[in-house]
Amino acid sequence: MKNKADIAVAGLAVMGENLVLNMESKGFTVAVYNRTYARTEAFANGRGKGKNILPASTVAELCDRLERPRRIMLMVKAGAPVDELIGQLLPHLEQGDILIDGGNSFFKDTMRRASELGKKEILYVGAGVSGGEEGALHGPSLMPGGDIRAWEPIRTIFRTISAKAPDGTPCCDWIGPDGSGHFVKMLHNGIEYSDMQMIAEAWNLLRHLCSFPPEALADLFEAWNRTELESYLMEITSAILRKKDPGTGAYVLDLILDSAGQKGTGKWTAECALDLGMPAATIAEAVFARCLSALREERLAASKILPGPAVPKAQDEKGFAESVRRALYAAKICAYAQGFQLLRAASREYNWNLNYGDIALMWRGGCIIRAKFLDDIKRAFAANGDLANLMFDPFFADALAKAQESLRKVVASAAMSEIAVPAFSSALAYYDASRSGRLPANLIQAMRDCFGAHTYERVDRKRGEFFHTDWMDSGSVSATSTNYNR
Ligand code: NBP
Repeated sequence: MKNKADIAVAGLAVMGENLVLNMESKGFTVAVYNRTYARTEAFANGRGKGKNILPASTVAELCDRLERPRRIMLMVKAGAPVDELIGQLLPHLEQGDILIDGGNSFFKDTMRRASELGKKEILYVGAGVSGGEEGALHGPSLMPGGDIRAWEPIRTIFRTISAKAPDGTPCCDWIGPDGSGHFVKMLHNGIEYSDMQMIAEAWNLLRHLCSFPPEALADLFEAWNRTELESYLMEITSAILRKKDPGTGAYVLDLILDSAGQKGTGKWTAECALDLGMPAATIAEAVFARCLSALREERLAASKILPGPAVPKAQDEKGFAESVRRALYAAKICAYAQGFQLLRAASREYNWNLNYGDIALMWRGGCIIRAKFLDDIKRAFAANGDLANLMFDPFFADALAKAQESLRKVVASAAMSEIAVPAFSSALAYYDASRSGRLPANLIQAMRDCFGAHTYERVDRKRGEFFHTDWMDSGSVSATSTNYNR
């Protein structure tokens, strides 16, 4: 065994442990540290026994066990623990050493840390890691961003341990400066929220409006997984639909409480969309849908008070199922269009100069939203690197032209059958509003000007000229001195 390690991992909970085993299995020697030493010992004497793993009981010992420049990956709980651990490591680091935060840190925290550590010539990397514990062990999608000088020294380790796309390409590439790696990981999770919500809505429509038995529904999702919808989430959905509880013989799904949890990355994505003024409504709806699901007691009470229509079964069940499949595809395109629109806005806001096609490729393996569909997104951005909206790409425009009618029919059926489809509905609203040459925002501007003298622009004058009207003939002609239109 080498007496100096290639890389260190600090934080040996499920993700850290599995990443260490992944690195070690690919031929790297790994130094390990955990705040609670008992965990380090348990790992070294358990899953890590007999492997090229060097346990350290203190951060000083950890730093001493590394080749120069040091490469240290933090796999601890996001937030204050990351700052605490950095503070403890700093006295033992030298200029040119590399700190990589592989946790789910908020990208603005990463920007702050990158800036502070950059002043000390410590090369800081915020690396999104996706794929959960299985991914960490067998190959995650890795999204590193930060100080570009760190990329060369970590590239081989990262690309070796990462997942590989079906064509063999590592699902890991350099994303961009400061917090961009963590932003991209956050966006991945936001898209994951909308993907999951839309699949759940499709299943809900089919089970309420059709009479397919559970096995037939599982078969249907399995068949859909051989179409444009092919993805990891579709694959696990058909497996979930088939699973029976050994104790009761019931389908496990029917035993699960309909109250969804969340850890916050979807909420962050929606907040970023609001901050940047981007209409990622379907992603936000997916977050709100989880919030509403968690209000279970209120829902149960309301179900006894608020009326809805009787639920008619679909006339042509096979035809309806095909409409739902197409609607799911159309809604998915809209949600991804929103995600990439948000990414583009962030790239511009923070001067990250992101390569959107390469990012799509990084999500083809290892991560939760891995899907065949991402190849089409790569092609769209390869054809036009500055594509304003994925829906404008000829392939996706054509796909939407073919599927939008199904999305309309399915949303209408849902509305007439008391089935809430917030993600489908918001995707359709996004599609229609995005292609509308004249929205009712002129009335909003008029109201704003009427009650707050906020001014408005006119269609018959050049942009940038602002007007005010005395709407109530009050004699007031002055506009507010602050322009709230920009
Ligand atoms: P957790 O997020 O559960 O964090 C537990 C680890 O953080 C333990 O090693 C713990 O040490 C350490 N820690 C804490 Br808590 N406070 C600390 C402090 N002040 N100083 C030093 N260490 C501290 O672990 P995880 O589920 O393995 O996830 C690790 C990171 O990866 C997180 O940011 C997570 O969001 C992210 N992530 C998780 C997944 C997943 O599927 N779980 C997927 C992708 C990314 P202790 O043993 O002494 O308490």
